[in-house]
Amino acid sequence: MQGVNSLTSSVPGSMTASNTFARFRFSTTTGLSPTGGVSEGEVEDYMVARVPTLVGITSFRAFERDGAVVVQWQTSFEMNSAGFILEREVNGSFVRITSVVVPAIGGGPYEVIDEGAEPGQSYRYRLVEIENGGSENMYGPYNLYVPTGFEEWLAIWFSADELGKPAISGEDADSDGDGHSNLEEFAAGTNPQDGASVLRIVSVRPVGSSVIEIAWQSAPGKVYVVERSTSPGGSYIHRVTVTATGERIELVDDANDGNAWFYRVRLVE
Ligand SMILES: [Ca+2]
Ligand SMILES: [Ca+2]
Repeated sequence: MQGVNSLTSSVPGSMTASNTFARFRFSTTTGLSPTGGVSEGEVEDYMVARVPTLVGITSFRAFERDGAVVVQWQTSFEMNSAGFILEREVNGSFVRITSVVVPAIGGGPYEVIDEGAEPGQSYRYRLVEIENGGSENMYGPYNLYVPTGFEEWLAIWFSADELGKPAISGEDADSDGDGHSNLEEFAAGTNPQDGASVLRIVSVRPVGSSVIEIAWQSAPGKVYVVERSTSPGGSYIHRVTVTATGERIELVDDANDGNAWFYRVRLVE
C-alpha cells in the first residue's frame, strides 16, 4: 500500500527489561524465517528497549517488632508508581490491610504494620501497585511464616543442628549454664552461648562515706531499674531507671541514712 503502513507486533512476556534486537524482513515471499536467503526484498535490524511499566519486587518478608507484625517489601525499580496497597487472605479472599495507599518513594523498603496478624503464624499476602493513571498491577501472592522475635533471636545464636534440640535451644534451656534460660537471655539481650554473658550485678561497693556504687552487665538499648530494700524479702523502692549504652553500667546511689541496703536490678524492656 502506498504511503506509511503501520504493523503491530506483540512482545513476548518472557522478554526482560533490557535492550534486544528485532529483525524485519520485507519481501513478496511469505513465511520467511529470521535467517536464510531470498531473491528479493529488504532486511533491517532495530534495537528495541523494553520499558518496564511494572515494579521489581526484590524481597517480601514479615517479622515481629515489639509484638506487632511488620510486613516489609523492597523494590529494585519503579515506573509510574503512585503507591501500594497491601492485602492479606482471610477466609479465601484478599482483604485490604492498609487503610490508605502507601505512597511510592521510587524504591523501598516499604513497611506496613499488620495489626490483624500475630507472630508465629503463616499468612498469604499480595501487593497491589496503583499506577499514576489509576490502573493496578498485582504482585504475589506471598506465602510466609512470621517468625517471632524469640525465634529470630535463636536463629542468630544457634546452629541449625542446635535449633532442632530443645535441650539446647528451647525456651527453658540453659545450655551455657549461667542460671538464665534462653527466654530470659533473649529478654536481657545477653549471649545464650556464653556463661559469662548474663544479667547480673557484678559489684556493690561503697565509694565514699555515704555513696554506694552498683555495677552490672548490660545490653545496649535495654532499660533497667535499680531498686533497694532494707531486707532481701522486703519491699523494694525504685531508685533510678536507666537505658544501657554499653555492656556495663555503674551507678552511684546516695545511702546516707544509716541503713544497710539490699540492691536489685530489674530489666524493664
Ligand atoms: Ca543461659
Ligand atoms: Ca549467657
